[in-house]
Amino acid sequence: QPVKATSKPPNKDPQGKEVRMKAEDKEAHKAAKETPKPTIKVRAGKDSKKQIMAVKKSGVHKVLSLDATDVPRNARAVGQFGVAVNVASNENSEVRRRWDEGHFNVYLSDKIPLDRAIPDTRPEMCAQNLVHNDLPSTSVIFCFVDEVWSTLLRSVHSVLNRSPPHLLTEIILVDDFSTREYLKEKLDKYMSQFPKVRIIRLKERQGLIRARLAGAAAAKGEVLTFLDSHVECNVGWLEPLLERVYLDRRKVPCPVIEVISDKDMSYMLVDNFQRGIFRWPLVFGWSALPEEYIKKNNMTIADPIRCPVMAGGLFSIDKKYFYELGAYDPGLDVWGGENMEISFKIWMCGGEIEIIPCSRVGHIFRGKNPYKFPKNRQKTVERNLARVAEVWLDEYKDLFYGHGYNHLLDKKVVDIGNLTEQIELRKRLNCKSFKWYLDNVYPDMDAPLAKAEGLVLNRGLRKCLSLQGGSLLFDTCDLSKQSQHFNYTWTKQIRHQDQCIAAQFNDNGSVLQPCDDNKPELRWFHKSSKSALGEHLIAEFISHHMCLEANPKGDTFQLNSCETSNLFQKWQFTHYNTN
Ligand code: LR7
Ligand code: MN
Repeated sequence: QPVKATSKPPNKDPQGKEVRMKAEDKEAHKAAKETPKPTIKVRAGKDSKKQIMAVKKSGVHKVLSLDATDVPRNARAVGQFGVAVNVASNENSEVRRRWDEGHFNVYLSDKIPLDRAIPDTRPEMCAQNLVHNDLPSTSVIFCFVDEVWSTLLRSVHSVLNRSPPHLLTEIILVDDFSTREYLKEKLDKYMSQFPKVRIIRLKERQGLIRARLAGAAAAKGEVLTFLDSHVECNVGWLEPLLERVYLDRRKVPCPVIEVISDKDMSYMLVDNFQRGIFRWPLVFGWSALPEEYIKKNNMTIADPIRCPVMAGGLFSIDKKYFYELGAYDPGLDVWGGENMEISFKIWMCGGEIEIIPCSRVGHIFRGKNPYKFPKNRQKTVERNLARVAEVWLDEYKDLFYGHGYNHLLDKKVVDIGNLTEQIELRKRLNCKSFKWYLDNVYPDMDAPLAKAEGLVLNRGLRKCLSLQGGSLLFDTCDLSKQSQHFNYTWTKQIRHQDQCIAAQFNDNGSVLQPCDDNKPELRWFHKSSKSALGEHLIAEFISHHMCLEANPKGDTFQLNSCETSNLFQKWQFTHYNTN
């Protein structure tokens, strides 16, 4: 059900936007390189006075819009300036034939220059932004498996052409055990033209998470910058990212991710004020900042945007900080979930994730992953997510399981691996709770801890469940009595503190058992709706046809075959959470 391909941010076509060319940047670039290192360097944290000091002490310059493709070699080439290309109809069969090589228009990509120009989509005011002369330099890490030749090279060229050389330590290509021939000697030979490019080849398929770890381990730069292998970095993309890390090493900046069309390869700009969020069960998505928030904070379209979670593929992080955070959980396989893991970890353990509107990178969004998953894709992703939920979500992990992943609770069926090290790490770093994260980082997220709550009315008896002296009885409904308060949890338990109603009655007739997520006999199907079986409590474990029923005398319970109209089988909670 929930595991989908990554979602595109809302986007529009920038056609007609003029491509800016900046001659003055060459001068500025010289200045940035030549300005001597400051004697006092103030690495400011949250204190804005200190930040201003830092600006004064170390010297600043306008962002270099260095772009070796400003005046493209071939202005008439296909796809030049990021315009949409419509392939002639007699070529459509070729387009279709080659589509699956990358799950985008590979045929067209191969025709577009590897160093094409794209529209400079930054907000106007970015041109005035200042960055420090002594920014840290970065290793750019691309992990890939069987990436299409032209997109891989276009990604590399966009970094080489649009990054100030003194800020680019190296480009590391991590080949995650690709099978395609052209990615071997041919790639080595091509990249040997560029002294800054290094290739690391993994001896077996590791998945993107462990591939990134391999890239990070080899990196020599002070900052790590991760990118997907089918991107185009836009003009001036790097400095605004490094500036954030410079101001505070616990800031983790992401560029705005723009859309390169998988069909016509056009470069499309995205809506302003978009931030990365998640919905249950940990599904990544985009959402505009709330209007009141923008007003209250007096935000312009060029200001950094605090992000509850990052998309995952494109960000810079101080290398030492990355390791202090324990990098990624190396138990995550192939693809998926690592963006949630690193996002929760960063926020809960003292850092911040931001989208920087003055830094923009295009990415080809594909409908499907073009490579094979060593095991089943769905199972891989859900296992990764369960690891993240178990380590980081505290009591909120029920919301994850309850939105489509209840089957993962059966530990006998799904092995999510050992989590001891991850749990230890969270303790050692003294990280805050998930509740803190929700309250402080993502307050507009709806995260009720139960599906339904309050009194549980039996419609036939017109009385409510009540837990007294260790047994379950009926009583006149009274909201003020704690003994009558129950939760219908996301994991389908009917719960009062640590006691749950079981579909398997004890010898002494007791309906109660200590709650335990692993016990199927504690799970009930319940729906408040006008549908045939609405409001019934159906024992999932025994059979979907057995319902909890109150004895009309109001003293015992039984399990009986479900009957649509039997009011003694109908149970109603005071409050239902729709999320
Ligand atoms: O086994 C693998 N080994 C790899 O090296 C699988 C993938 N990879 C490489 C792959 O070649 C690519 O360069 O890893 C990179 C990311 O894989 P994609 O492009 O198939 O991922 P995606 O763009 O569909 O997915 C997004 O979510 C992923 C979750 O694990 C990663 O975090 C991706 O980096 C991430 N991409 C982005 O954030 C770009 C914007 C997408 C959005 C929203
Ligand atoms: Mn991608």
